[in-house]
Amino acid sequence: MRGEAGPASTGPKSKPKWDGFMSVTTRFTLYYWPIPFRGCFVSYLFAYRDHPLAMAGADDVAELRARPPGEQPVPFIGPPVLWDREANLYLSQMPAIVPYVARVLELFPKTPADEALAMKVLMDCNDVLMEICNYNGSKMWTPEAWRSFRGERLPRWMQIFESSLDRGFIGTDAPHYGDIGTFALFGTMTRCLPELAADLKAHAPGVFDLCERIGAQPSLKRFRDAEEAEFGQRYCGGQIEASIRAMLAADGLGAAAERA
Ligand SMILES: N[C@@H](CCC(=O)N[C@@H](CS)C(=O)NCC(=O)O)C(=O)O
Repeated sequence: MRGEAGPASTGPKSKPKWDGFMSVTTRFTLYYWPIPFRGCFVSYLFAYRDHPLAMAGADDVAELRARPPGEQPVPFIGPPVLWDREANLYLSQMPAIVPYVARVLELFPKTPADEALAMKVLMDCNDVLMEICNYNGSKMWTPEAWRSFRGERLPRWMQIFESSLDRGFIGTDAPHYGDIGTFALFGTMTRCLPELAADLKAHAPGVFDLCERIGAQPSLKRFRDAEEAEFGQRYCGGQIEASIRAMLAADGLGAAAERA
């Protein structure tokens, strides 16, 4: 909804997570759970540009999400939701929010073709998120399904990103939201689930290096350090995160047994 009197137009009630970023005049507020998973595609754009972003508290997020669609400031199924006070706009759907923010922060590609390719990369990212969390945790991982995901689908996805890098869709001298998105996907995956770092290195060494480079950018690094200090290696949360970790632990035991 674009309009003055959104039900949440008085702003987040609970204490913002990132006090250092917050002020009463902060233009943008992000509503997301206290996990990086999809929200970091938005917050890392701000962090990369060292631009202020207020983070709503989890209770505000839950309250907004629980409302009937007609009473939500934008009708949505799940966060992230971005509030742009200046434009009087609430926006849901990560792939809609990211290019909107990227225009403001000058992380938007310059030509229509590059714009479309950046969106392609972002949608690839969103597909991988959906696959690793087994369609929003609709079912838990079984060893068979995980073996096929880690052994086939995930390597294929990593190779797709490597090929996108080779073709210049990402990794150019003018980083855009596709680059930050790639980092939000694989930089976060390998930080929170470090067992998968070797997979990325093996199947997408260039993407691994790109993530290292983007992650070393000082303001983004500061933001991530703060995120890690507060939330540790929490990834997508809930039972599905526990299921992923159980599969990784079992893979580790298998590898140890093979080495023995
Ligand atoms: N397609 C949406 C997905 C949003 C989504 O699934 N959000 C998750 C958190 S990452 C959630 O909390 N979903 C709650 C639900 O689906 O009920 C997007 O890309 O933003």
